Amino acid sequence: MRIDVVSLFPDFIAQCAAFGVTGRAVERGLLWLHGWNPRDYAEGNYRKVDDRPFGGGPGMVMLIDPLRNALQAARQADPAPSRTIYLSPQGRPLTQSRVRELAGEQRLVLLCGRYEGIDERLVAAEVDEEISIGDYVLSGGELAAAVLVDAVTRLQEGALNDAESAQQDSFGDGLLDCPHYTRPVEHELGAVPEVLLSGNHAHIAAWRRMQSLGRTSQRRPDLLDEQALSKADRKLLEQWRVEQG
Ligand code: 4HQ
Repeated sequence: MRIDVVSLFPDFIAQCAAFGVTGRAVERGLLWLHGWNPRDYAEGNYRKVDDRPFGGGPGMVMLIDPLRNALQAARQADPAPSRTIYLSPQGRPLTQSRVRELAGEQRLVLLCGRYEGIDERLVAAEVDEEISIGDYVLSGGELAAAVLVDAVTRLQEGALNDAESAQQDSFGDGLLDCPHYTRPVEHELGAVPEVLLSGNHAHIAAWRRMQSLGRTSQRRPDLLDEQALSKADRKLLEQWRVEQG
């Protein structure tokens, strides 16, 4: 997958992707990241990329033309069609199901804003989709772009080792992950749940499912439609509630 990032700090995203799973994906040729700096496409001695907002108020707004020229250069660098995504709190919240869809694209172009954001006319003319990574304010779109790059990269075929399998992650089935334990079995902080040592894979799977259901209902009821659960899942959730007391 090829991802072009238009940003005043293109190195920042490259650095974010330089380690671990994403770093390995770059080495394996599964991810091709390229940064485009709108300042390189700005005119004049000062290479101005922003200006004061019409209507007054604090902060600056990114100019249309440097961004538009950088976008054009990014798109022309590869003939494959590209979706242009602007990272902003006004976008649709990013979900794992949208991540899965985007991971299937051949290429993405990510647009990162600084300051108060970018001129709305550029958003209207050039952006296919606006995405938010959450209801809080960052000082620029770069961290949000890095989040999206990470989430789609780990879903590329061959990006994860067997031990890092994406199959059992949180949200794989719309639920939160179950708790995990490793050695030692007995510790000052407590013991590992018996069932995990039983070797009974059906029991273990049922226990994990029960934990996922219970934690989701407790911590993120917004993710759980209890009416839509299977009979088996409803029983597991009931059992989890009983065990919680
Ligand atoms: N920003 N999800 C403001 C974000 C953000 C978010 C990026 C700050 C855009 C102009 N982006 N700039 N939350 O807070 O994506």
